[in-house]
Amino acid sequence: MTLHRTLLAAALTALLATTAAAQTMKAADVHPAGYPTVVAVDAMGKKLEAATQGRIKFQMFPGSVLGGEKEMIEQTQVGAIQILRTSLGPVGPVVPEVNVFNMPFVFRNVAHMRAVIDGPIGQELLDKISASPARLVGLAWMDGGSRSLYTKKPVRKPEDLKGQKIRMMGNPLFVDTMNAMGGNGIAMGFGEVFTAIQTGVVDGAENNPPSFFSTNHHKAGARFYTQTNHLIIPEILVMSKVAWDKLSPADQALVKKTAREAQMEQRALWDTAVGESTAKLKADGVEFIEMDNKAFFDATAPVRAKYGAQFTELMARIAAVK
Ligand code: GTR
Repeated sequence: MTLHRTLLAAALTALLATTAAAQTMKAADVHPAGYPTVVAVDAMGKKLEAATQGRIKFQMFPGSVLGGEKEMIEQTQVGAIQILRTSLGPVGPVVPEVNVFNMPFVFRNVAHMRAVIDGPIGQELLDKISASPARLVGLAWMDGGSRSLYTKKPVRKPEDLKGQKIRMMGNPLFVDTMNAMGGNGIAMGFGEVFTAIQTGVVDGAENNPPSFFSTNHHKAGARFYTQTNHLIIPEILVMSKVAWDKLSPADQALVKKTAREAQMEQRALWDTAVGESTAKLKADGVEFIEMDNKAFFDATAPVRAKYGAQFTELMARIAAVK
């Protein structure tokens, strides 16, 4: 009897141990299969499965099947999604410290942004996310290139935006940015923008070339792409704190390592995607309006002053990165 009990207890403990160690990770992205972020995170999942002999199972849910970014962030916070690739834009409302990267013209260009996210400031921000009460763990950065304005009517200067409703990501900082640039910023989920442009609910939006092209917003009527380059927002790979806490230290290290590899893999895919989508947009008849964006830089100074007041020192350090 005693022996039975002991055996039973041992079997039960072993069973519980395997159950606790086995994990299925649901990864989510608003972008469709084949998009650089999805390809890189998929590859990360394969590495995790291989390195743990299938103890960690990875399942990718691309194309917003689990909701828009705001909803997916919430699901990640509660542990319903384990790994999320999102723009940093909608993370701002839950972790206000990241808004330093969300400010208009905070980076000089994409190379500057990469130098910052690859260095100590990038790591500090990931750590701030992990230490915040948001229940998210910052794993790695991804590249979201540079965002410019696309509209139905050509825009060359802030005055041309007067009265135009422009879709922005869900973060008051972006609505303020568009208002300062001369238009009317309207916060809206990524998935609603096509119909909004088509039906005239908005007159345009803003994004990088791969997202502009993959969403077909030019086919909804936005034919002019004004090279404002007003937002260079890094994207981020986060893990749910709920899932993170269930991992052994060794698995946590493995997740961090593969996430960092995904960061570099995505970057290479990204550069190709920018070139290809730019060429395809042009071939589809989108007019790229090249102009001096200084007027937009100057117009957004009050936004940097308002939101940057709490980040003065950090912004000086960002500016000093070569
Ligand atoms: C894309 C970004 C997405 C999403 C989208 C948007 O460039 O990769 O994560 O934020 O923009 O505008 O909502």
